[in-house]
Amino acid sequence: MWTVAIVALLVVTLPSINVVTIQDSSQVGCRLLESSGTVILTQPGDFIIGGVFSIHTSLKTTELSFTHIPESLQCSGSFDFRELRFARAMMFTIEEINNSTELLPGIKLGYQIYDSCSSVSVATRVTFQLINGLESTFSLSAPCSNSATVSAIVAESGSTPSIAMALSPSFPPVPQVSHFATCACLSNKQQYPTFSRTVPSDHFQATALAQLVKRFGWTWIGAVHSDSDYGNSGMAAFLAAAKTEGICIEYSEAFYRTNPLSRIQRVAEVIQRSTARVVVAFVSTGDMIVLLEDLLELSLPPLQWVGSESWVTDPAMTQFHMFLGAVGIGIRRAVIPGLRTFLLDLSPAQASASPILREFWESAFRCRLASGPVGPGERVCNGSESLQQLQNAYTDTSQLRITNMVYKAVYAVAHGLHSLVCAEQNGSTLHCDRGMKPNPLQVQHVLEHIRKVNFTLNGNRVSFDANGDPVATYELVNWQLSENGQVEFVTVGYYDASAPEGELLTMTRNITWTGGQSQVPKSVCSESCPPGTRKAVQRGKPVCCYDCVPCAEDEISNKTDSLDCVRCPSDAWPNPQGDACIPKPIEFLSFSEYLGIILAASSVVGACLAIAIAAVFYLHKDTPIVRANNSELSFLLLFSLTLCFLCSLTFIGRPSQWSCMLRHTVFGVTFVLCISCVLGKTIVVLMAFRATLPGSNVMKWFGPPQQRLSVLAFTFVQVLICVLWLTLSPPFPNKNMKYYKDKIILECDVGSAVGFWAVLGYIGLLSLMCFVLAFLARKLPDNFNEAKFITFSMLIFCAVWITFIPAYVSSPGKFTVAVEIFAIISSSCGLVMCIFVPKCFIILFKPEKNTKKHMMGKVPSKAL
Ligand SMILES: *[C@@H]1O[C@H](CO)[C@@H](O)[C@H](O)[C@H]1NC(C)=O
Ligand SMILES: *[C@@H]1O[C@H](CO)[C@@H](O)[C@H](O)[C@H]1NC(C)=O
Ligand SMILES: *[C@@H]1O[C@H](CO)[C@@H](O)[C@H](O)[C@H]1NC(C)=O
Ligand SMILES: *[C@@H]1O[C@H](CO)[C@@H](O)[C@H](O)[C@H]1NC(C)=O
Ligand SMILES: *[C@@H]1O[C@H](CO)[C@@H](O)[C@H](O)[C@H]1NC(C)=O
Ligand SMILES: *[C@@H]1O[C@H](CO)[C@@H](O)[C@H](O)[C@H]1NC(C)=O
Ligand SMILES: CC(=O)N[C@H]1CO[C@H](CO)[C@@H](O)[C@@H]1O
Repeated sequence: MWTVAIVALLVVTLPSINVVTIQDSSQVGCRLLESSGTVILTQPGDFIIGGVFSIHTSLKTTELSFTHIPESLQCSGSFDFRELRFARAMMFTIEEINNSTELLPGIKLGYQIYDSCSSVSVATRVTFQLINGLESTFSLSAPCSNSATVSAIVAESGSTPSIAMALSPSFPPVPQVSHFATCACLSNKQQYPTFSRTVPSDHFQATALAQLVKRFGWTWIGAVHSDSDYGNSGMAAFLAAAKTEGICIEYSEAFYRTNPLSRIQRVAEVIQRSTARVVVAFVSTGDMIVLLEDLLELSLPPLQWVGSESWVTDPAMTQFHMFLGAVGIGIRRAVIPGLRTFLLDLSPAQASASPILREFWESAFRCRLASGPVGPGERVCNGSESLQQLQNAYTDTSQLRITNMVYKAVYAVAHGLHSLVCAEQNGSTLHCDRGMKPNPLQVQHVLEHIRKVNFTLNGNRVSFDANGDPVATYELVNWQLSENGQVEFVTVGYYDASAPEGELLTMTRNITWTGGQSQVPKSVCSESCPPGTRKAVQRGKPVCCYDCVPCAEDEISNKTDSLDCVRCPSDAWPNPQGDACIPKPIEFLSFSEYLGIILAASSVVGACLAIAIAAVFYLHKDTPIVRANNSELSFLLLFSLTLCFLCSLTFIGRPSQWSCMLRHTVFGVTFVLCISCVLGKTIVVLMAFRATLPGSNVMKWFGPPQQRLSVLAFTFVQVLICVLWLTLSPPFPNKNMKYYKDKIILECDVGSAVGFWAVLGYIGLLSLMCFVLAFLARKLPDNFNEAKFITFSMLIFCAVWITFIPAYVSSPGKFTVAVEIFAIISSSCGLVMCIFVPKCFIILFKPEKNTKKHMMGKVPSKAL
């Protein structure tokens, strides 16, 4: 694209460097049609360095009529004092090098400095002149002695003229070292092989800006940029860098100072309406002032400005207090000893000698130097003018940023020449070959040597990388209000692209933000998500705009702004805030809780009751009731009931290997013992009745030995079942995490469901048998009808256990265990209550009924 532009420019520029072929018989050659021209400052020397500066801001436009020879190009527009300072700094540097005994000793450097009037066509033309020399005639017979009259060129301030110069065809290629062309495009060495620079490429500035924005946590920003090479390429690089840093851009607007007012107003309104509180401006000073005028008319929310080096370090901007608190990137400031003296060391006589200095003098002091023509309303300089008292960009040496780049550029060229022409002889003395005139090949070498320089200048290292770029270091500048109410640029930190990742930015001082705050302003699309939530990007919005969604029930996020929630391990559960996993509580029925205590107490009380009844029975073992009631089975039943009560204790407490194995087996065996006793009693009652029938002697068939044997046999079956169960697949403690999400149930896994249900089923079978037999016997006449009580107790027993089964199957947990214990206790209680309590009552409180007579009285039957 640039090549096309330059070719077009050359076509426009060519008339002024037109050549006329000389049709002379003796000489075949050509001469310049037009006298050469715009060299402003020059000094002869062994080696000449060219310099091009935009001292005037524009080019006088001429109309090309194509009917007569066009006028030579002339500068117009205002006089840029800063650029003159650059030119004078170049003169100073060359003089300093000339004075030096180490660098190029014995060699005198000269210079030719031109004014390019910020114009691409002049810059191109000047390049040709620097390369080809100032001679206006060229003869084929004479040797090309003047080719490449300069060894190197220090140029230019603008990126666009620099591009044009770097593209100008020349052989040999003359190295060009720029002090201020920051366009990242110039790093392309395929296109611009001769170009180097001492100012860092905008590519680094864009990266530095993105780092700066990231550093202060601004993820939602606005961006404005100049619609020029500088702004467009800078902003493109910034946007790319911002994207990789995860910064979202709310808007990106381009404008140029010559745009219609409506366009600039629109940009200002976008800034006003936006929600981003940070605006990154990759804008040149001239454009910034245009935008500012529009912004001043609007009522703006407090904005934090982040600026590129062009405007944010321009002293001309300090009058606008609106940007107070702005932060930005600045070329590193330096001190150049002796420069100020040199700049101010200019007498009116010296000034009159050079047109450019004369113009400077006259425009700086608004007077005419005596020798010049004096127009109406003008005054003649009378000698009272003093540069010491002059306050303008030329004399202001407090912020030497670009000037230092000029200084470095000239030194780089000098070091390149030095390594080319000077060599140490006999290992000690330095000898420089001043006679070594630059010929085409050597100019090529100058380029190579300049690229290789590596030296320290006032503490700063100067070297170039493969692209001819320096190591990018910047200052971070903050606009602060000084004590006297002036805006001043305070260096608050540094950016060094050669530092390791993560240490690129170093802050050295506190920043005063917009509005004088010390708190970092916020500019985010959405507030950050606290731990316990995760980001959910809003549909159709940039990634920085999101909602905070609470984590799911079993998930946590333990840092702010997390993208995902993580699931807790299976034995842990999120805390109420959702930012940490806490171990799930382990649940079991313990002795230390009320339920456990109550159940344990009731089982002990039940056991005591059974023992007490046994005691009562024993003390009254000779009374008819006790004797009638098959005392052996009764005592066995009471014993087994005691065990039944006590076995519920194994269900309370932390389940362990042993307690799990004990629980169901002890329960199963004692209950079978218990039921078989009851069964024995029932059978005895039935037998007794049968025995009353004439001619039968069944009682003999079911005497105490048979009773004992049957109880033993029934119990043995259960013991067998239990042994099988324990050997094949014993119960074991198990952490059940499936059932409840937020707690672990420590339970006894039955191991084998068959074993469990076999134990229960056997109990059920026996109790059913017992119930049926007792039911059959309930109507039997007996003064103290045991069968009725047994029926009743079995009814309670079965009812309790049938209700227990659904509770057991439905949900595990400590309440199931509690229900199981309750079932054990209540069924045991049922037996105690129904079978023994009435008898005890009679024994203790109605002893008058406890007589054989009374027992026999009502119903004549054979009591046992
Ligand atoms: C160079 O040396 C001359 C004479 O010694 C001195 O006047 C001048 O200031 C020096 N220039 C620089 C730039 O050091
Ligand atoms: C020179 O001119 C200025 C401005 O007119 C005046 O203030 C000053 O006094 C004059 N100085 C001399 C020495 O005449
Ligand atoms: C360098 O050394 C050589 C001999 O090794 C001698 O001939 C020559 O004169 C020396 N040159 C200088 C400048 O000392
Ligand atoms: C320049 O020299 C210094 C030390 O002499 C070295 O550390 C640095 O790497 C060199 N830089 C380049 C670009 O060669
Ligand atoms: C920055 O401010 C803090 C308090 O806000 C202060 O403690 C600290 O010393 C300051 N640092 C500098 C470099 O001024
Ligand atoms: C967050 O959780 C992860 C894994 O669970 C852990 O490695 C990390 O240290 C936690 N971070 C904080 C800040 O707690
Ligand atoms: C102004 C100045 O100091 N010029 C010197 C430049 O270098 C030559 C040669 O070294 C000296 O002779 C000049 O005096």
